[in-house]
Amino acid sequence: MNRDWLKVGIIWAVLTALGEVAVVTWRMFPEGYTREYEVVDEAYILLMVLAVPVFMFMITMLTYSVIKFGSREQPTEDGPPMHGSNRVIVAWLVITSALTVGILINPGFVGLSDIRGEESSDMVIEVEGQRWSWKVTYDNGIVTTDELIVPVHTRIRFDITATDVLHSFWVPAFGTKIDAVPGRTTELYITTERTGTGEEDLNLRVQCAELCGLGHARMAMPVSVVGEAEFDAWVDEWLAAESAAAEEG
Ligand SMILES: [Cu+2]
Repeated sequence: MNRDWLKVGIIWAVLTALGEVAVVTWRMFPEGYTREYEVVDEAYILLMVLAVPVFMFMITMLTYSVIKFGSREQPTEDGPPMHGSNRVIVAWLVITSALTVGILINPGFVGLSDIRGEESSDMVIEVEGQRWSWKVTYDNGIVTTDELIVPVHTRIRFDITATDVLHSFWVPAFGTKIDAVPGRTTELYITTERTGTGEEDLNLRVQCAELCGLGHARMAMPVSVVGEAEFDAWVDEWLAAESAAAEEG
């Protein structure tokens, strides 16, 4: 029996080491553009790191038991009775409870308040979803429906609503999403950290993430995170074009 435990222990240790290396080195998800994305990403990796030993233990025990102790023929009588071990049960409960509480606190509560707790923001952008497009209104009056442009290194609050049915405001490269609800305003905070455009990176787009009808999949618009000077130039250009149009009209 002890030799079996030794073998199981060795196989488990090897599989766990391989699994942990895979989790830490293999990037499952694309690079993000916000600090919030990193918070979510780190929480995910932590959960994976904790899950690998448990998963490998179950797989090793199952496979080893089936191969070593499995009966080839139909059994003719019951196996010997088995007794639980109180020590194992207590240890199991204590360890898993401690881990659960730990995860609940950090990254749970700490991560959540990190993402949405801060009330401050450098910029407020209103977003309105309707079947099947997005309307973006900046605090300086600019309105766009074909793109969302934001400056880098800026904490932005999105005030999100919908005019008809439930939609969901999701920019994959930002790492967070929130429902767009008719008659209600939901808030989403992001802190942009690097620049990029929707043309280079498909994940930089506002994508509706709540099935809202025929055009749902196409309810998307590109997002650009640009340098602050470039953003200011875009704002000036937009406002100049608008006042020129107003003079003409
Ligand atoms: Cu939608």
